[in-house]
Order: sequence, then structure tokens, then C-alpha cells
Amino acid sequence: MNFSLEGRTYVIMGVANKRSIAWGIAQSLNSAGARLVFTYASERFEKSVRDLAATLEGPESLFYECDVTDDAAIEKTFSTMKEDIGVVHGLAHCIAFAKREELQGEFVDTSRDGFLLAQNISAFSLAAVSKAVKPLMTEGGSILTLTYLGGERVVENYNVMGVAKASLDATMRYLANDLGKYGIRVNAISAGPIRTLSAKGVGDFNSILKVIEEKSPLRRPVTQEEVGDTAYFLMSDLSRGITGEIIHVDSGFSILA
Ligand code: NDP
Ligand code: KAL
Repeated sequence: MNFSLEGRTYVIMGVANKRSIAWGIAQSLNSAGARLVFTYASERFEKSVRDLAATLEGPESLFYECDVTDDAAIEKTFSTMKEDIGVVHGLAHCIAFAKREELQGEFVDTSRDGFLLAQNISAFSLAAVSKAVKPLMTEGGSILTLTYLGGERVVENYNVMGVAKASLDATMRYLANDLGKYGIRVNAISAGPIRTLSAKGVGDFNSILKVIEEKSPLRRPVTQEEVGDTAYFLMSDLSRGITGEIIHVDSGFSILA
């Protein structure tokens, strides 16, 4: 069994800064010897991604701009990637967005625009990028996305994003069924709360973490590194029999009533 990811290439979508879960995934895959391809939504985060990637050892990383709301941008990104590198072995989709004002108060007040925006960026984008990366995954491989418990249960303030995550989870399962015959597995990691740029300014994050410290079986929040290592497992041959699955990396919180 080959635990190393040497000679393999993985696309990582959604590094905003060093706190990003995507950056935890990048570090774990890099430690296993993988070559990494980073995509960022706009120029705003290009420098941050390039500066972080420069701290990695091993194979040179590649960089592409890719706003997942733009079909032409997705097509251009992955066709250029195919010309540049040919084959990729996996993709980590670490992207979500909802309007800040809809991540508080009641879900019943969600606007049509806000609902569709959250679905577009946070759920449909997984289908769109899976379709685009499929021609590059000629040797099979693994696609993963990041989800949250709020898609399975009602979590205060998560609102429109909870509905988008439920849609993302189902999208992941339908993709797993379609892509299995090409040797491509599709899974999700359901991460416990981690303080990232997205999490900033939405809800009272300190009190959310306090509940995790008091009630979760492990009595502590999870880290980017722990999610990163589960991503390494899902990208590696160790997980070769797993597809269409949600793995909770959440200190066990999801087992509680
Ligand atoms: P970050 O803020 O670090 O990452 C969110 C990323 O989404 C950013 O890199 C952002 O790109 C990207 N993004 C938003 N809109 C677009 C777009 N139109 N096109 C391309 N990329 C876009 O936060 P996290 O690391 O927390 O979030 C990563 C994933 O993890 C999300 O799916 C989130 O729902 C999920 N998650 C997070 C948890 C947490 O507690 N933090 C818990 C469970 C799941 P850019 O910066 O370039 O705009
Ligand atoms: C119940 C929890 C508390 C927080 C509530 C909602 C969190 C939603 C996540 C969503 C991705 C956040 C946003 O879309 C923020 C956005 O409106 C404003 N931020 C930005 O634009 C920044 C600059 C960019 C980088 O952000 C994005 N996303 O592009 C949920 C907690 C306990 C767990 C979390 C945080 C889950 C999750 O999905 O992230």
C-alpha cells in the first residue's frame, strides 16, 4: 500500500489565509509529497495564497484564478490546467458563501437572492468543478468537499448556509454515484467549528467553541491540521473503498442528542 502522495497532483480551492481549512489540507498533502495546484476567487487573495505556498517544501505549486460563479472562468481554469500539467489525482473544494445578514435572525426571512447565491457558490460549484476536473482525472482519484453539521440538523444562525450544505451533501452523493465508474471517489469532511476568516464576524464564535469544550466527547475543538490529515487519508489509497461518505472531524460532537 502506498501512503505517499509523491508523483501526484492535487487541486486546492479556497485558501484565503493561513487560518483557512484549505491551508490545513494543503500542508498535510504537501507533507505527504504531493504537488499542489491552488485556485483563488479573485486577485484580492492571490498574493496571500502565493506567499503561503512559498513556505512549502517539495514540488513547485501552480496558481490559477477561478471564481466558481463564472462558467467561463471554470472552463478556462481547468483547460489551462490540462495544457499545463495534464493529469490531476484529486481536488479539495473548500468554498462557501452566504450574505452576512442572512447568517443571523430567522431562516424564514431568507431572500430569494440570498438563497440562490448560497446554493450557487456553496453547493452547485462542487458539481461544476467536478465536471471540469473530470477530464484531468484520467488515472482516477478523489474529490472532497467541506460540509458542516448545520446541513443535517438545525443549528442557530447557520440558516441559509445549512440548506446549502444539505444540498452540497446530496450533490456529493450524486457525483460519487456518477464518477465511481471512472475510479473517482467523492466524499465530504464535516468539520467542527474552526476560527477562520469566514467564521469571523458571524455569530458569537467564542460561545460556540465553549459548547464544544464542554460537551463534545473529546472536550476540545478540532484544528485545521486534523481536518488536513483526514483529507490526506481521503486523497490516499488508504481510503480506496470509501465514496459518497461524510466523515465527521468534530471531536465527536455530532453523536450527541
Ligand atoms: P475561509 O474563509 O478561509 O475560506 C472560504 C473560501 O471560500 C475563501 O477562500 C473564498 O475565496 C472562497 N470563496 C468564496 N466565494 C468564492 C467564489 N465565488 N469562487 C471561489 N472561491 C470562493 O473559511 P473556511 O476555511 O472556514 O471555509 C472553507 C470551507 O469549510 C467552507 O465550505 C466552509 O463552509 C467549510 N466549513 C467551515 C467550518 C468552520 O468552522 N470554519 C466548519 C465546517 C465547514 P477568496 O478568499 O478567494 O474569496
Ligand atoms: C453556526 C455557525 C456560526 C456562524 C454562522 C454562519 C457561518 C456561515 C459560513 C459562511 C461561509 C460565512 C460567510 O459566507 C461569510 C461572508 O458573509 C462574509 N465573509 C467574507 O466575505 C470573507 C471575507 C470571505 C473570505 O468569506 C467567504 N466565505 O468567502 C457555524 C459555525 C459554528 C461553523 C462554520 C463557520 C461553518 C462554515 O460553514 O464555515
